[in-house]
Amino acid sequence: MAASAELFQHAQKVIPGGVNSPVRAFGSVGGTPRFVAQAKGSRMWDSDNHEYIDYIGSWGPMVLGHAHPEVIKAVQEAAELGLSFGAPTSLETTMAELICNAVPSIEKVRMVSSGTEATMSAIRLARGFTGRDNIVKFEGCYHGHSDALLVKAGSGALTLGVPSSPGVPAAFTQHTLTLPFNDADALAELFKETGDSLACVIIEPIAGNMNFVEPAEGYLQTLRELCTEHGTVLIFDEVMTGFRVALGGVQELYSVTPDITTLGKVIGGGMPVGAFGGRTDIMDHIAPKGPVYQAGTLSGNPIAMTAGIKTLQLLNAPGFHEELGKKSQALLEGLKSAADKNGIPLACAHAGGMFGFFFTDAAKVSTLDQVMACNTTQFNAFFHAMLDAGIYLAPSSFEAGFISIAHSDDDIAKTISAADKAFASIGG
Ligand code: HOZ
Repeated sequence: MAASAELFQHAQKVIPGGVNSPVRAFGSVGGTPRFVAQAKGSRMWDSDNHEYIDYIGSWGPMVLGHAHPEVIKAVQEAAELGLSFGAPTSLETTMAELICNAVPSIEKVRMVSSGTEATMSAIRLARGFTGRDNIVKFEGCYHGHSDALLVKAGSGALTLGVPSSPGVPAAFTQHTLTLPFNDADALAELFKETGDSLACVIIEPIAGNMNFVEPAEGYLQTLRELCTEHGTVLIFDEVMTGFRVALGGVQELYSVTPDITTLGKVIGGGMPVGAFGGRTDIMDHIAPKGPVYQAGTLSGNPIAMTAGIKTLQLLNAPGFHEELGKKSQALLEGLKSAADKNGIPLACAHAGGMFGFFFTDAAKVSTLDQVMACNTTQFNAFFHAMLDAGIYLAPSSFEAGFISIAHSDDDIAKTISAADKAFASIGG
């Protein structure tokens, strides 16, 4: 038996489903998840020593490629000084300055240990700041697994078909209102009815947990205007897109300024990190400066800060995101022409180092309904043909793809050539 299969079997005896995060179990595509032994640059090796060109990049953080030598060296040196202090360090201020400089809407920032914590805390802050209870989220957007946000959620919740999870008491979600993503009329209608009761709207400004869905033209601007008009806090969840689609995230690309931004993934350089930050007058409501409570023993952990700081310093290099964007563009153009050649309808989208592709006749996918209507049978067959050819894509048609600065022209050419064969094998 192959090592991954054996390891998966063993894991299932002691870990629910054999994994510590559901999408990793290959539930929607079938087959055996690859147990990873090692990764370097654009490549990853499983426990059977199969080599893959990796387009997950730990679901976003590895924007420099895996095990970047400067990040590893910095982490090794930091580890020598101690792993955790539960007391402030200057590293946290350095990290905060790097974030505030790159994302102008963030005037102050609080570090936490995961994206889930970041969004959960941002919601509490928005409620504490406004004195209102109701919040709005969008169908298919995923903001981690806290109770109030696990309603019509994307990512693994969509993959498993439980977008609203059992175990979340109805009372905990009675203040969570949901809207379809990219429907400006529904948005205007809700604000008209109940705008003054809304503490906040939280949105993935590019949705990365129902594949990769960009906002319709003017949608984020409309959202900004409505929130301003009604005194509602606008939260951009840039846990996935932050420092990846552009240095300043989606808000830089679309020139829309949120009140609070949540971050994660890239800012930890591969270590467990999240953050939420925004306007000073809002952020100063957080304890100990203000009354809204939020805390964490491992928040601002020195090793995590070191990995994140080094990563952010390296991606501040001039032209970094332009180069990353060119790589995505070359990859997606190649995939699209290989699909066209083989008579497979495919729609593609990308921004900076993040991308999506859809098995659909539609020229562009903008809504969750369109995502749900895509051909998952073709996706699953394509996924496995690519995996067999050494190309590691997200094991679900509801997830985005990630490319790093370490992906070479040769990696991209190999991926396109494998896709050509995969499209041919799944038939038009
Ligand atoms: N929820 C993540 C994708 N959007 C997957 C996380 C993981 O399995 O590591």
